Amino acid sequence: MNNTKGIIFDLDGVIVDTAKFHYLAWRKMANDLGFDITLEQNEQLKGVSRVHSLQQILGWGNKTVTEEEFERLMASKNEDYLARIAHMDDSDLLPGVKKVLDYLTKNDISFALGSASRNARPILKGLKIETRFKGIVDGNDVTKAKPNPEVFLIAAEKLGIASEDCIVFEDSVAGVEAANRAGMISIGIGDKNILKDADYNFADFTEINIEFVQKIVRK
Ligand code: B16
Ligand code: MG
Repeated sequence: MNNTKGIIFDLDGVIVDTAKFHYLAWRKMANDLGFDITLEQNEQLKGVSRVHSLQQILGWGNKTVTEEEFERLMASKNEDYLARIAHMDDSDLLPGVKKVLDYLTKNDISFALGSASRNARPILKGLKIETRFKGIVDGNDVTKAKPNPEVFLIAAEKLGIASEDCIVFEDSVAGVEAANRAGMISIGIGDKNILKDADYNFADFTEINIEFVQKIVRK
């Protein structure tokens, strides 16, 4: 019988610092359209799907575009983003993450990915950690974006662990809300004033010690 909880990691901003590249690519697109987006506005884009991010950004810039132009903007933002992350390798894991992944692997504690990104698999491959996840759920697998809990509920199913026994690491407001709505324990990674609805808060993984992980994984 499995007597440990299941862990679900968000990707961008939790495992790897791609959040800043999403921002730079969206900002470049907005600048090309004649307006800017701020870091505060970017907080609202974290964890949000590509389609919803673009809708939100165009709203901020008071821009209306045709369907074709919308598709073109999404494709060119993604191309720009992929170029920015092209040379990622295992040295790009965020500080402190490896220590936690190694502890979980060594102690047979299963973990899954629950990300809104449609680029999650190639990123995990680049980081050389893809095969360590028991399940990977990303933007290609869901019909409802965060803050809808779908992505985490599917991840829990892949782990074979009940939702209430899952713990989610998230850097976004939308993701913390999704985890809470799934009935899971939410751990906010980032600014605790922004991620105030999380059950636990840490600025980053260097603040998380193994004693804390040992405590929360116990059923
Ligand atoms: P893509 P996460 C999210 O990933 C990002 O936080 C968000 O900024 C991005 O728009 C979304 O993925 C879609 O990403 O364009 O790569 O499909 O944080 O849920 O891992
Ligand atoms: Mg994230």
